[in-house]
Amino acid sequence: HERADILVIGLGAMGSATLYQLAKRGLKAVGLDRFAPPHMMGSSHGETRITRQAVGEGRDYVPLVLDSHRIWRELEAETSDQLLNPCGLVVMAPGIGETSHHGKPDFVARSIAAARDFGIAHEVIDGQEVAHRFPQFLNLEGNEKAYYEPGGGYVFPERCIKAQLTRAEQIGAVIRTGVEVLSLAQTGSVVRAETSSGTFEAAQVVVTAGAWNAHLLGAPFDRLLTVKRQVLHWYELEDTSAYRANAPVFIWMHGATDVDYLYGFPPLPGDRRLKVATEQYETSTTADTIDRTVDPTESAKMYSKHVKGRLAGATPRVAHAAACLYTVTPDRGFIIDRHPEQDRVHVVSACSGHGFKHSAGIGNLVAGMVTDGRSSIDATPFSVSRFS
Ligand code: PYC
Repeated sequence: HERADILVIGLGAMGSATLYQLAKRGLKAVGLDRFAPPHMMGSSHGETRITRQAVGEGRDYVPLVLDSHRIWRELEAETSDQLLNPCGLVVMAPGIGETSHHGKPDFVARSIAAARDFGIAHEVIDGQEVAHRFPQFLNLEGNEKAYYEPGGGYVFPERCIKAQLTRAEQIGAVIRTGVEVLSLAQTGSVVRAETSSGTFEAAQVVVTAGAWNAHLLGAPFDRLLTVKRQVLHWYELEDTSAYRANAPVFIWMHGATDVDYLYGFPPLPGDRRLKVATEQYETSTTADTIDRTVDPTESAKMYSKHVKGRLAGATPRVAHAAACLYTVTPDRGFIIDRHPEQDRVHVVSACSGHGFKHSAGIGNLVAGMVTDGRSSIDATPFSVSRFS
Protein backbone atom coordinates (compact mmCIF):
# COMPACT_ATOMS: atom_id res chain seq x y z
CA HIS A 1 0.00 0.00 0.00
CA GLU A 2 1.20 3.48 -0.79
CA ARG A 3 0.15 6.03 1.82
CA ALA A 4 -0.44 9.76 1.53
CA ASP A 5 -1.97 12.51 3.62
CA ILE A 6 -3.98 13.46 0.59
CA LEU A 7 -4.50 11.83 -2.76
CA VAL A 8 -5.42 13.96 -5.77
CA ILE A 9 -7.00 12.00 -8.60
CA GLY A 10 -6.67 13.61 -12.03
CA LEU A 11 -3.97 16.19 -12.73
CA GLY A 12 -5.57 18.52 -15.26
CA ALA A 13 -6.50 22.14 -14.54
CA MET A 14 -8.03 21.53 -11.11
CA GLY A 15 -5.85 18.63 -9.97
CA SER A 16 -2.53 20.27 -10.80
CA ALA A 17 -3.64 23.45 -9.00
CA THR A 18 -4.84 21.49 -5.95
CA LEU A 19 -1.68 19.40 -5.74
CA TYR A 20 0.47 22.52 -5.91
CA GLN A 21 -1.49 24.29 -3.17
CA LEU A 22 -1.45 21.22 -0.92
CA ALA A 23 2.32 20.86 -1.36
CA LYS A 24 2.74 24.55 -0.52
CA ARG A 25 0.95 23.86 2.77
CA GLY A 26 3.49 21.12 3.57
CA LEU A 27 1.25 18.08 3.18
CA LYS A 28 2.34 14.75 1.81
CA ALA A 29 0.23 14.91 -1.31
CA VAL A 30 0.25 12.28 -4.04
CA GLY A 31 -1.20 13.07 -7.46
CA LEU A 32 -2.38 10.35 -9.85
CA ASP A 33 -3.27 10.60 -13.51
CA ARG A 34 -4.13 7.85 -15.96
CA PHE A 35 -2.14 9.65 -18.67
CA ALA A 36 0.89 11.98 -18.53
CA PRO A 37 -0.33 15.56 -17.97
CA PRO A 38 -0.57 17.98 -19.58
CA HIS A 39 -2.38 15.81 -22.14
CA MET A 40 -5.17 16.06 -24.69
CA MET A 41 -7.54 13.40 -23.37
CA GLY A 42 -9.68 15.50 -21.05
CA SER A 43 -10.74 19.12 -20.64
CA SER A 44 -7.51 21.04 -20.08
CA HIS A 45 -5.82 21.36 -23.45
CA GLY A 46 -5.93 23.46 -26.61
CA GLU A 47 -3.10 26.03 -26.22
CA THR A 48 -5.31 28.88 -24.97
CA ARG A 49 -8.27 29.45 -22.64
CA ILE A 50 -10.30 32.61 -22.17
CA THR A 51 -10.00 34.44 -18.90
CA ARG A 52 -12.50 37.10 -17.78
CA GLN A 53 -12.53 38.79 -14.40
CA ALA A 54 -16.12 40.07 -14.42
CA VAL A 55 -17.71 36.68 -14.68
CA GLY A 56 -21.15 36.73 -16.31
CA GLU A 57 -21.91 33.24 -14.99
CA GLY A 58 -22.23 34.77 -11.50
CA ARG A 59 -20.57 37.00 -8.94
CA ASP A 60 -19.65 34.00 -6.78
CA TYR A 61 -17.00 33.12 -9.35
CA VAL A 62 -15.21 36.46 -9.38
CA PRO A 63 -13.00 35.85 -6.29
CA LEU A 64 -11.83 32.59 -7.88
CA VAL A 65 -10.63 34.16 -11.12
CA LEU A 66 -9.02 37.07 -9.29
CA ASP A 67 -7.12 34.64 -7.08
CA SER A 68 -6.14 32.62 -10.16
CA HIS A 69 -4.62 35.67 -11.83
CA ARG A 70 -2.65 36.41 -8.66
CA ILE A 71 -1.35 32.82 -8.47
CA TRP A 72 -0.43 32.68 -12.15
CA ARG A 73 1.49 35.93 -11.83
CA GLU A 74 3.34 34.46 -8.84
CA LEU A 75 4.11 31.28 -10.79
CA GLU A 76 5.31 33.29 -13.78
CA ALA A 77 7.84 34.99 -11.52
CA GLU A 78 8.98 31.63 -10.16
CA THR A 79 9.16 29.73 -13.46
CA SER A 80 10.00 32.54 -15.96
CA ASP A 81 7.28 31.16 -18.24
CA GLN A 82 4.38 33.30 -19.46
CA LEU A 83 1.08 31.81 -18.28
CA LEU A 84 -1.36 34.68 -18.78
CA ASN A 85 -1.73 37.17 -21.62
CA PRO A 86 -4.10 40.04 -20.74
CA CYS A 87 -4.69 41.04 -24.35
CA GLY A 88 -8.24 42.21 -23.57
CA LEU A 89 -11.66 40.60 -23.90
CA VAL A 90 -14.80 41.49 -25.86
CA VAL A 91 -18.17 39.89 -25.01
CA MET A 92 -20.67 40.92 -27.63
CA ALA A 93 -24.42 40.39 -27.99
CA PRO A 94 -26.51 41.19 -31.07
CA GLY A 95 -28.60 44.34 -31.42
CA ILE A 96 -31.77 42.21 -31.48
CA GLY A 97 -31.36 41.80 -27.74
CA GLU A 98 -29.44 39.98 -25.09
CA THR A 99 -28.93 36.27 -25.51
CA SER A 100 -27.98 33.76 -22.89
CA HIS A 101 -24.56 32.21 -22.49
CA HIS A 102 -23.49 29.27 -20.32
CA GLY A 103 -27.06 28.99 -19.13
CA LYS A 104 -27.30 32.61 -17.94
CA PRO A 105 -29.57 35.19 -19.56
CA ASP A 106 -28.41 38.73 -20.36
CA PHE A 107 -24.79 37.70 -20.27
CA VAL A 108 -23.36 41.05 -21.35
CA ALA A 109 -25.45 42.91 -18.77
CA ARG A 110 -24.41 40.43 -16.09
CA SER A 111 -20.73 40.88 -16.98
CA ILE A 112 -21.11 44.67 -16.75
CA ALA A 113 -22.86 44.38 -13.37
CA ALA A 114 -20.10 42.11 -12.03
CA ALA A 115 -17.42 44.53 -13.26
CA ARG A 116 -19.15 47.42 -11.49
CA ASP A 117 -19.58 45.44 -8.26
CA PHE A 118 -15.93 44.39 -8.11
CA GLY A 119 -14.37 47.56 -9.53
CA ILE A 120 -12.96 45.76 -12.57
CA ALA A 121 -11.79 48.10 -15.33
CA HIS A 122 -14.11 47.85 -18.33
CA GLU A 123 -16.00 49.75 -21.00
CA VAL A 124 -19.42 49.29 -22.56
CA ILE A 125 -19.24 49.94 -26.28
CA ASP A 126 -21.40 49.41 -29.36
CA GLY A 127 -20.65 47.51 -32.54
CA GLN A 128 -19.42 50.60 -34.38
CA GLU A 129 -16.83 51.20 -31.71
CA VAL A 130 -15.86 47.53 -31.66
CA ALA A 131 -15.30 47.61 -35.44
CA HIS A 132 -13.30 50.83 -35.15
CA ARG A 133 -10.99 49.54 -32.44
CA PHE A 134 -10.73 45.91 -33.48
CA PRO A 135 -10.76 45.40 -37.25
CA GLN A 136 -10.62 41.64 -36.79
CA PHE A 137 -14.44 41.66 -36.43
CA LEU A 138 -16.33 41.99 -39.73
CA ASN A 139 -19.88 42.85 -40.75
CA LEU A 140 -21.08 44.16 -37.42
CA GLU A 141 -24.55 45.72 -37.44
CA GLY A 142 -23.34 48.66 -35.35
CA ASN A 143 -26.05 48.27 -32.72
CA GLU A 144 -24.40 45.39 -30.87
CA LYS A 145 -23.81 45.72 -27.16
CA ALA A 146 -20.29 44.84 -26.08
CA TYR A 147 -18.46 44.51 -22.80
CA TYR A 148 -14.74 45.24 -23.13
CA GLU A 149 -12.36 44.24 -20.33
CA PRO A 150 -8.75 45.29 -20.91
CA GLY A 151 -7.48 42.92 -18.18
CA GLY A 152 -9.19 39.88 -19.70
CA GLY A 153 -7.43 37.71 -22.22
CA TYR A 154 -6.16 34.17 -22.29
CA VAL A 155 -4.11 31.71 -20.31
CA PHE A 156 -1.89 28.95 -21.65
CA PRO A 157 -3.50 25.83 -20.10
CA GLU A 158 -0.73 23.31 -20.74
CA ARG A 159 1.87 25.72 -19.35
CA CYS A 160 -0.25 26.40 -16.24
CA ILE A 161 -0.59 22.68 -15.56
CA LYS A 162 3.09 22.05 -16.16
CA ALA A 163 4.19 24.95 -13.94
CA GLN A 164 1.97 23.82 -11.05
CA LEU A 165 3.03 20.17 -11.32
CA THR A 166 6.70 21.11 -11.57
CA ARG A 167 6.52 23.39 -8.56
CA ALA A 168 4.42 20.85 -6.62
CA GLU A 169 7.07 18.18 -7.16
CA GLN A 170 9.88 20.57 -6.27
CA ILE A 171 8.28 21.25 -2.91
CA GLY A 172 7.49 17.66 -2.00
CA ALA A 173 4.46 16.34 -3.88
CA VAL A 174 4.64 12.92 -5.52
CA ILE A 175 3.26 12.54 -9.05
CA ARG A 176 2.38 9.14 -10.44
CA THR A 177 1.38 9.07 -14.12
CA GLY A 178 -0.09 6.19 -16.13
CA VAL A 179 -2.10 5.16 -13.06
CA GLU A 180 -5.79 4.46 -13.58
CA VAL A 181 -8.01 4.59 -10.50
CA LEU A 182 -10.42 1.67 -10.65
CA SER A 183 -12.44 2.29 -7.49
CA LEU A 184 -12.59 4.51 -4.46
CA ALA A 185 -14.06 3.71 -1.04
CA GLN A 186 -13.98 5.29 2.40
CA THR A 187 -13.91 3.03 5.45
CA GLY A 188 -13.90 4.94 8.70
CA SER A 189 -11.16 7.53 8.47
CA VAL A 190 -9.30 5.99 5.54
CA VAL A 191 -10.00 6.32 1.84
CA ARG A 192 -8.69 3.54 -0.31
CA ALA A 193 -8.12 3.83 -4.06
CA GLU A 194 -7.66 0.61 -6.01
CA THR A 195 -5.61 1.43 -9.08
CA SER A 196 -3.87 -0.20 -12.01
CA SER A 197 -0.67 0.19 -9.93
CA GLY A 198 -1.90 -1.18 -6.63
CA THR A 199 -3.68 0.26 -3.61
CA PHE A 200 -3.28 3.84 -2.35
CA GLU A 201 -4.55 4.91 1.06
CA ALA A 202 -5.05 8.43 2.27
CA ALA A 203 -6.74 10.39 5.02
CA GLN A 204 -8.49 12.49 2.36
CA VAL A 205 -8.97 12.32 -1.37
CA VAL A 206 -9.64 15.10 -3.85
CA VAL A 207 -11.28 13.89 -7.05
CA THR A 208 -10.45 16.20 -9.93
CA ALA A 209 -10.99 13.71 -12.70
CA GLY A 210 -13.33 15.84 -14.85
CA ALA A 211 -15.14 13.64 -17.34
CA TRP A 212 -14.17 10.54 -15.33
CA ASN A 213 -15.69 11.93 -12.10
CA ALA A 214 -19.17 10.43 -12.42
CA HIS A 215 -17.81 6.95 -12.93
CA LEU A 216 -15.48 7.21 -9.92
CA LEU A 217 -17.91 8.89 -7.56
CA GLY A 218 -21.15 7.01 -8.22
CA ALA A 219 -24.46 8.41 -6.94
CA PRO A 220 -25.57 11.20 -7.07
CA PHE A 221 -22.86 12.31 -9.52
CA ASP A 222 -23.68 9.70 -12.15
CA ARG A 223 -27.16 11.29 -12.29
CA LEU A 224 -26.01 14.93 -12.16
CA LEU A 225 -23.06 15.04 -14.53
CA THR A 226 -23.15 14.77 -18.29
CA VAL A 227 -20.18 14.89 -20.63
CA LYS A 228 -20.38 16.92 -23.84
CA ARG A 229 -17.96 16.66 -26.73
CA GLN A 230 -16.79 20.05 -27.99
CA VAL A 231 -14.50 20.81 -30.93
CA LEU A 232 -11.72 23.39 -31.17
CA HIS A 233 -10.79 24.55 -34.67
CA TRP A 234 -7.68 26.34 -35.92
CA TYR A 235 -8.05 27.97 -39.36
CA GLU A 236 -5.22 29.30 -41.46
CA LEU A 237 -5.08 33.09 -41.72
CA GLU A 238 -4.16 34.49 -45.11
CA ASP A 239 -3.66 37.94 -43.62
CA THR A 240 -2.90 38.74 -39.98
CA SER A 241 -2.87 42.54 -40.30
CA ALA A 242 -6.26 42.98 -38.56
CA TYR A 243 -4.90 41.30 -35.44
CA ARG A 244 -2.96 44.13 -33.89
CA ALA A 245 -1.03 43.99 -30.65
CA ASN A 246 -4.20 44.64 -28.65
CA ALA A 247 -6.40 42.15 -30.54
CA PRO A 248 -8.70 40.74 -27.85
CA VAL A 249 -10.18 37.32 -27.18
CA PHE A 250 -13.89 37.31 -27.80
CA ILE A 251 -17.26 35.75 -27.09
CA TRP A 252 -19.54 36.77 -29.93
CA MET A 253 -23.24 36.01 -29.69
CA HIS A 254 -24.59 36.69 -33.13
CA GLY A 255 -28.05 35.14 -33.05
CA ALA A 256 -31.04 34.50 -30.86
CA THR A 257 -30.07 31.26 -29.15
CA ASP A 258 -27.13 30.32 -26.99
CA VAL A 259 -25.60 28.14 -29.69
CA ASP A 260 -25.58 30.99 -32.23
CA TYR A 261 -22.21 32.08 -31.08
CA LEU A 262 -18.50 31.61 -31.40
CA TYR A 263 -15.56 32.41 -29.20
CA GLY A 264 -11.98 32.79 -30.21
CA PHE A 265 -8.46 34.04 -29.75
CA PRO A 266 -6.09 36.28 -31.68
CA PRO A 267 -3.25 34.39 -33.37
CA LEU A 268 -0.39 33.61 -31.00
CA PRO A 269 2.73 35.72 -31.60
CA GLY A 270 4.41 34.55 -34.81
CA ASP A 271 1.51 32.19 -35.62
CA ARG A 272 -0.83 32.36 -38.62
CA ARG A 273 -3.68 30.32 -37.20
CA LEU A 274 -6.94 31.48 -35.69
CA LYS A 275 -8.43 29.32 -32.95
CA VAL A 276 -12.23 29.43 -32.61
CA ALA A 277 -15.01 27.23 -31.28
CA THR A 278 -18.68 27.11 -30.51
CA GLU A 279 -20.44 24.79 -28.05
CA GLN A 280 -23.11 22.12 -28.11
CA TYR A 281 -25.16 20.76 -25.23
CA GLU A 282 -27.47 18.37 -27.09
CA THR A 283 -25.37 15.25 -27.45
CA SER A 284 -23.70 13.51 -24.54
CA THR A 285 -20.75 11.16 -24.56
CA THR A 286 -18.37 9.61 -22.05
CA ALA A 287 -14.65 10.01 -21.48
CA ASP A 288 -14.07 6.43 -22.56
CA THR A 289 -16.28 6.31 -25.66
CA ILE A 290 -15.79 9.81 -27.14
CA ASP A 291 -14.46 10.06 -30.68
CA ARG A 292 -11.41 12.31 -30.27
CA THR A 293 -10.75 12.60 -33.98
CA VAL A 294 -12.40 15.57 -35.69
CA ASP A 295 -13.95 14.97 -39.07
CA PRO A 296 -13.11 17.69 -41.64
CA THR A 297 -16.85 18.20 -42.22
CA GLU A 298 -17.15 19.43 -38.61
CA SER A 299 -14.63 22.20 -39.28
CA ALA A 300 -16.27 23.01 -42.62
CA LYS A 301 -19.65 23.40 -40.91
CA MET A 302 -18.15 25.57 -38.16
CA TYR A 303 -16.54 27.79 -40.79
CA SER A 304 -19.66 28.35 -42.84
CA LYS A 305 -22.01 28.81 -39.88
CA HIS A 306 -19.87 30.99 -37.60
CA VAL A 307 -16.52 32.11 -39.03
CA LYS A 308 -17.12 33.08 -42.65
CA GLY A 309 -17.66 36.81 -43.05
CA ARG A 310 -17.05 37.47 -39.34
CA LEU A 311 -13.32 37.21 -38.79
CA ALA A 312 -10.77 39.05 -40.93
CA GLY A 313 -8.24 36.95 -42.84
CA ALA A 314 -9.71 33.58 -41.87
CA THR A 315 -9.66 30.95 -44.60
CA PRO A 316 -11.59 27.66 -44.52
CA ARG A 317 -8.28 25.79 -44.51
CA VAL A 318 -8.05 23.80 -41.29
CA ALA A 319 -4.63 23.89 -39.68
CA HIS A 320 -5.63 21.79 -36.67
CA ALA A 321 -8.69 20.59 -34.76
CA ALA A 322 -9.16 18.86 -31.43
CA ALA A 323 -11.99 17.42 -29.38
CA CYS A 324 -12.39 18.51 -25.77
CA LEU A 325 -14.75 17.40 -23.00
CA TYR A 326 -17.08 19.48 -20.87
CA THR A 327 -18.40 17.93 -17.66
CA VAL A 328 -21.70 19.71 -17.19
CA THR A 329 -24.00 20.08 -14.17
CA PRO A 330 -27.78 20.65 -14.49
CA ASP A 331 -27.46 24.41 -13.85
CA ARG A 332 -24.11 24.69 -15.68
CA GLY A 333 -22.38 25.82 -12.50
CA PHE A 334 -19.54 24.14 -10.61
CA ILE A 335 -19.42 21.46 -7.96
CA ILE A 336 -16.80 21.96 -5.23
CA ASP A 337 -17.92 20.00 -2.20
CA ARG A 338 -17.53 16.89 -0.08
CA HIS A 339 -19.11 13.69 -1.32
CA PRO A 340 -22.50 13.52 0.46
CA GLU A 341 -21.84 9.95 1.63
CA GLN A 342 -18.04 9.94 2.06
CA ASP A 343 -16.91 12.98 4.01
CA ARG A 344 -13.22 12.44 3.27
CA VAL A 345 -13.77 12.51 -0.47
CA HIS A 346 -13.80 15.99 -1.99
CA VAL A 347 -15.40 16.50 -5.37
CA VAL A 348 -13.86 19.22 -7.46
CA SER A 349 -14.60 20.15 -11.03
CA ALA A 350 -17.52 19.44 -13.19
CA CYS A 351 -16.90 22.97 -14.35
CA SER A 352 -19.41 22.96 -17.19
CA GLY A 353 -17.03 24.43 -19.77
CA HIS A 354 -16.01 27.63 -17.99
CA GLY A 355 -13.57 26.40 -15.38
CA PHE A 356 -10.01 26.92 -16.52
CA LYS A 357 -9.80 30.63 -15.66
CA HIS A 358 -10.78 29.72 -12.07
CA SER A 359 -8.58 26.67 -11.68
CA ALA A 360 -5.62 28.11 -9.76
CA GLY A 361 -8.00 29.80 -7.31
CA ILE A 362 -10.02 26.59 -6.98
CA GLY A 363 -6.83 24.70 -6.08
CA ASN A 364 -6.18 27.26 -3.35
CA LEU A 365 -9.77 27.10 -2.11
CA VAL A 366 -9.79 23.29 -2.00
CA ALA A 367 -6.41 23.07 -0.27
CA GLY A 368 -7.76 25.45 2.39
CA MET A 369 -10.94 23.41 2.83
CA VAL A 370 -9.05 20.14 3.07
CA THR A 371 -6.39 21.32 5.50
CA ASP A 372 -8.19 23.87 7.75
CA GLY A 373 -11.80 23.11 6.89
CA ARG A 374 -12.20 26.68 5.67
CA SER A 375 -11.15 29.10 2.99
CA SER A 376 -11.38 32.82 2.40
CA ILE A 377 -13.57 32.17 -0.66
CA ASP A 378 -17.11 30.95 -0.10
CA ALA A 379 -17.73 27.54 -1.70
CA THR A 380 -21.40 27.17 -0.70
CA PRO A 381 -22.67 28.32 -4.14
CA PHE A 382 -20.89 25.25 -5.57
CA SER A 383 -22.39 22.69 -3.19
CA VAL A 384 -23.92 19.49 -4.45
CA SER A 385 -26.93 19.86 -2.14
CA ARG A 386 -28.36 22.59 -4.38
CA PHE A 387 -29.51 19.82 -6.72
CA SER A 388 -31.34 17.79 -4.07
O1 PYC B 1 -15.12 30.54 -20.09
O2 PYC B 1 -15.04 32.23 -21.46
C1 PYC B 1 -15.23 31.04 -21.22
C2 PYC B 1 -15.61 30.15 -22.31
C3 PYC B 1 -16.02 30.49 -23.54
C4 PYC B 1 -16.29 29.32 -24.18
C5 PYC B 1 -16.03 28.31 -23.37
N1 PYC B 1 -15.63 28.82 -22.21
